[in-house]
Amino acid sequence: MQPIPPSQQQALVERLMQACGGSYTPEQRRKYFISGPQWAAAYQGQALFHAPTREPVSFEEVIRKWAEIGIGYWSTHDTDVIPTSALGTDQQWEIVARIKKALEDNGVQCSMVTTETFYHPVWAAGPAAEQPQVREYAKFRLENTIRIGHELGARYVVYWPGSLGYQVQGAIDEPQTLKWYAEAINAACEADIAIAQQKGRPTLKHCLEAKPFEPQAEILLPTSDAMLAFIDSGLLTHPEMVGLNPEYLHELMWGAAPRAALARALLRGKLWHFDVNDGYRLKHDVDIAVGLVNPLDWLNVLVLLRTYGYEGPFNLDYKPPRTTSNHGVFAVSFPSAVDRFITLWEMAGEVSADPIIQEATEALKAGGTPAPSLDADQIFAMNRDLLTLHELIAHRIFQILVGQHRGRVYSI
Ligand code: 3MF
Ligand code: MG
Ligand code: MG
Repeated sequence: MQPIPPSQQQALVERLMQACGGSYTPEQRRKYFISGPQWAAAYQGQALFHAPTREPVSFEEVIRKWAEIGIGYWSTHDTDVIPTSALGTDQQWEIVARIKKALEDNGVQCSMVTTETFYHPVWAAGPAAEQPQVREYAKFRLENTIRIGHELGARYVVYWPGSLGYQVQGAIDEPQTLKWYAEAINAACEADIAIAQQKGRPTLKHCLEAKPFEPQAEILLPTSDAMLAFIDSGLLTHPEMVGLNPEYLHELMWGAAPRAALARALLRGKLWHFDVNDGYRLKHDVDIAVGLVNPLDWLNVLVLLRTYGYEGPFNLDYKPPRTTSNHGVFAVSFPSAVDRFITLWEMAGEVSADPIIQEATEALKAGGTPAPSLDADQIFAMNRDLLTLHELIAHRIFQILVGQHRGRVYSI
């Protein structure tokens, strides 16, 4: 192949995207509760060892592109668009008015707002640091985010307390720090109740997001399970207002089975919001787009969520790789992530409706011929061959994943 000059590269990318077999239409995509974060689209590829590879992107452009692609909802940190120094000022409300207009002009809704409590130097010792002034400032930030959320029409507020932890042991008092963190969440709930009443809106759903490592060496609430225990610890004055925003990769990072972690949140009635992405066990928070690493696991996660009636948002919290250009972020990265998600969601429906899987599942629950109730050997013998169905079900799910149930055949 001849070298391809830069002026022809975007056209090549577009042509090969088409050759991938087309895509869902924006109307079809909008039927799903998929939200696109401002920070994901605007991520420039920077990190500790990485210089940025992309140009900055404005919120107007992100919202316009969401509308074009068919992503119906937009989510944001308080500081993604508003400078930290403008928070709580008239300038903030001017920017919020511009955001509102961009959303309205493009028919996109704001689903979720979240507070940045991990990036600015003020959070060096975390949002629940020993210094009372830092904690008061954290309360202001949470309350201010809630005001912005109500103004933009959001229904969810998310807290990822990234720096709630420590680098060196013994420096902080863990129980006290958790109590202080609870005070911030309590203040946020109280503020929400007052603001919602003023505005005649329902209160927001307050969702905690856990991550097991990064940016601190040790994290006080590293997993969704830890956060469930925190919600039920007695420290919260409004535990009924607080639930979870698990992130797929954050659970995988500590070695969990994401599906089991989600199941525990579902059982507790706290699975309210879900950050969807992909990555690898026991590695960094690489935030790869959904389905590019673990499509089989993702299919199974979505079977669980469909089965148990999850109705919250699917928030595309991933980072387009540094190798993707500004053009690629909107031409490839986001549309392809949305389409893989929808495909997996529809396939999850096919798994649930599959007659082979249904019959196998019913047979497993029916069990074998009854045996004397205290005779372990007999009970096992009566069920022996039924248990093979576990592996058969897994094989059938693989077939659905690769389309074998819809025409892909055994031929070479
Ligand atoms: C970090 C994250 C965060 C949270 C966000 C929303 C930057 O790993 O996942 O994204 O999702 O702060 O609360
Ligand atoms: Mg996240
Ligand atoms: Mg992540």
